[in-house]
Amino acid sequence: MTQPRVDRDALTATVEKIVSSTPLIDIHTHLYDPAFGELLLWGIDDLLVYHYLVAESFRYFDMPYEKFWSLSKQAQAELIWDALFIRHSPVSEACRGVLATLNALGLDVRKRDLPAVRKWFQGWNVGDYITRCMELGGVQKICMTNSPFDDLERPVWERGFQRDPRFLAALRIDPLLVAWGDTAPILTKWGYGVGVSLTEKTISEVRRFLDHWTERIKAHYLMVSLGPEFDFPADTFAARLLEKAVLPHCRDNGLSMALMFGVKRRVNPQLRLAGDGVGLSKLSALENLCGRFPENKFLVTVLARENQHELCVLARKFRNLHVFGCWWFTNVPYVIEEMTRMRLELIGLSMTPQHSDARVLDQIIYKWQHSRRLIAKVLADKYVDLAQTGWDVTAEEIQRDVSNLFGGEFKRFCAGPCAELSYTKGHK
Ligand code: RAT
Ligand code: ZN
Repeated sequence: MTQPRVDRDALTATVEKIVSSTPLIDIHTHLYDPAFGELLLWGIDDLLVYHYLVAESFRYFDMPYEKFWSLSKQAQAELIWDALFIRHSPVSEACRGVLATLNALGLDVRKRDLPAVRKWFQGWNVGDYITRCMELGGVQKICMTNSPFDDLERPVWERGFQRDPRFLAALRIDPLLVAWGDTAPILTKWGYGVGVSLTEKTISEVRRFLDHWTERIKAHYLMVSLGPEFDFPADTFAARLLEKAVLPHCRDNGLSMALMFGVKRRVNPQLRLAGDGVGLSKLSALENLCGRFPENKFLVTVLARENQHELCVLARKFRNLHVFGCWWFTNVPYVIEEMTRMRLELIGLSMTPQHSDARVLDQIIYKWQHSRRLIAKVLADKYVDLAQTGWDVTAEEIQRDVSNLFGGEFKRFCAGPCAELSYTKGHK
């Protein structure tokens, strides 16, 4: 057979155009509906005090941790700017991200003029700025991370507010699963009849709590991040609560459960939010969950690079597992490219390759700009490989595939009942 002639440049240009212009759903962020006021972070000072940059700055700082934390946000931002942008070239992904964002917003970064940048941001109101950032990032919907255990967030939900339809809720329940001993008394204070031991009454009260909050915030899914030690089955509160309360709740409400594996919390507590690390997860726990709960749907991302291949293999075995995102320490170009390539080669298009994890609104600009470029590069390679077999993809097919990667597959997975569930129901 002769090798078909492939116009690599034309195909790459088509893929790049489609990938850069397809609107997407950002399925996990730490951004808030504007009704939450100051909880929605944006602007240059918040960009600079992002915890990814705090961690990098402390490698150069010699001041005591507490001294840094006692400073105002502006003073912290100035120290970070000086250490990471002025005294050294800002080559790390998080530093480059600040510059890419400013550049996309039309600011001249060559001047290295922090006061001028600050002044520029003062000219914006938050409503217009959200629209601008979403436009530049090509983001259509933003999934929030909503915790009833957050004392600043909870009262806003309790008061009620007019929802901005661009912001979707996701119910975050880490304290419930990973710190049950501390959380049980809180639930008691809120009027749920729970005790520390997991009696039938306690389980049904936990479910009542989950029902209330799922309904109150109109959660699209539930979520938790788990440490590397998490195991299932296991005689731990996390495993037992997941099995007895959380998964039945998700199943009965047709909701997916997002599991984010591999974060080692507080490796260096003095760094506060920047002090968490990574550990290798036991994905046998996930294998057991997917196998034993076929009526549940799991959205999964893992933090350790070394866990990524095993996760893809698991996704080939279990259709109730949806792989998503390049999370946190894996959200750097080198690893994104590797992970995206591996996923496409092992599970094709049935995944969501990226989420932004933005904590500051403006970050959706650079995080998506950078990821889109890498996704386009890997996808173009794949379509060129196909073209070499004689299989030409049309622009419409590419558009369909990209729309699926950018939210279509996520929606299909979240909306659909599990196959096993509909099968059982259909045959009753
Ligand atoms: O990426 C981050 O900002 C981390 O601090 C975490 O919030 C992580 O994404 C998480 O959701 O636990
Ligand atoms: Zn996150």
